[in-house]
Amino acid sequence: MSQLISHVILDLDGTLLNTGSIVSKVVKTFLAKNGKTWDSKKAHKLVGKTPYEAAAVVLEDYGLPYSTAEFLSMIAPMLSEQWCNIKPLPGANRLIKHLRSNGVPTALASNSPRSNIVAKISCHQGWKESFSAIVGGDEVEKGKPSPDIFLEAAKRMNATPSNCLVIEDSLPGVAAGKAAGMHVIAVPSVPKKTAEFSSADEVIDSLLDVRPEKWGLPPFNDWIEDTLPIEPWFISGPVIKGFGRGSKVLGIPTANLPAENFADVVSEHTSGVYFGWAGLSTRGIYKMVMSIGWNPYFDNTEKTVEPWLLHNFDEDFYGEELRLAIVGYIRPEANFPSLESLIERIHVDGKIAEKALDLPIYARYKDSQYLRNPLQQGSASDGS
Ligand code: ADP
Ligand code: RBF
Ligand code: MG
Repeated sequence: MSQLISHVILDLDGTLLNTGSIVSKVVKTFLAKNGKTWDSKKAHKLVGKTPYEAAAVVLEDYGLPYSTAEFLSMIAPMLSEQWCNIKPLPGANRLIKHLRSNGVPTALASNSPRSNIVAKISCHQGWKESFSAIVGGDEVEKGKPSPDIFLEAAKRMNATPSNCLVIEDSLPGVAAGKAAGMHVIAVPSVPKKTAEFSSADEVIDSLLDVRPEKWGLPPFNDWIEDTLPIEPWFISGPVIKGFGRGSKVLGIPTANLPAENFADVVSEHTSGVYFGWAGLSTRGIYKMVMSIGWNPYFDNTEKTVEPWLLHNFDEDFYGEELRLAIVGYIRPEANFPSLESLIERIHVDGKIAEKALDLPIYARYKDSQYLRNPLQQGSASDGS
């Protein structure tokens, strides 16, 4: 397979951009105006759907008296007002810059109309210039899952479809890429749905896990001692009771935070193992390694944040304010054949974090104001 790939074709919504969270916000506002209450547990039903399909789901779920076309035309201006508030997904900027700086011709192929695509990417520095072709749903006869969009993108780049690598978050997108005779990496927006993506050549949790060298493309060279620096993010809250499993089952206590306080920030960050600094108001600042996600070994249904402070405490500290600065990434969440192998791996993660946090690129965040006093700044702000 390696050496085959000469061109990359990226999907936009859900793959590079966290469009879903803005769509949710807009739908929530619209529902409120119509006397209905948005149910965040239903948000996942909109992921990977075309705007038309998603609209139909909302109308049906909330019993709204509009036609799909009416609803879409009412919501369109609310959405376009928000284009520049859509955040890049983890690893999107990094991937785009990498492909560009290594001269890998890259196209954007989305079911959205071309004008929407251009409006959305214009909000992000360096994006527009990074694509040698942009194909919108209005430029071909049929959108995904038909292969047309991808074939058109290949044509505009003078690429042979079998030499193209597609990166997609949705099932229709994966189907389209395969129908076009291309290689496809799936980055599902919907958690725990990897089985459905079995037609993809590879399924990954986030763009941070793309390994270009697997496809004969130039590798990333930003890994440092088994860690990947990320744009730091910050969360805090009182330590609450978790599943009561950390110490008992694994011998590894994890101080859980109330995830509902920062559902937005957590949903922005893909599941995986991260590390950084942890501040406890009355005790000090400690190194920390944590998992975010559904903990496949335990098959949890809620996404949780599980920080293990790399320090031995004589007592527990439930109820105390815990502040976290998350500065680097180690690996995707994994399932393990045995409890022993999970425990062993978590200890490896701990050693990696312990060592990496002494590197200046990570060590400097130990002095973040946020770790000492988060109340002076928003929970997702830059705490440096
Ligand atoms: P729970 O499921 O309630 O989170 P755990 O077995 O995971 O229970 O234990 C976590 C608790 O242990 C934390 O809330 C904290 O009070 C305490 N604790 C003691 N040492 C540590 C540590 N090094 N890292 C995280 N939590 C610790
Ligand atoms: N659980 C998993 O199922 N898969 C993992 O890959 C995984 N990695 C972890 C890495 C670290 C650093 C920590 C602290 C925990 C990890 N866990 C993982 C979660 C662990 O199972 C969690 O602490 C328990 O669910 C206890 O609540
Ligand atoms: Mg815990």
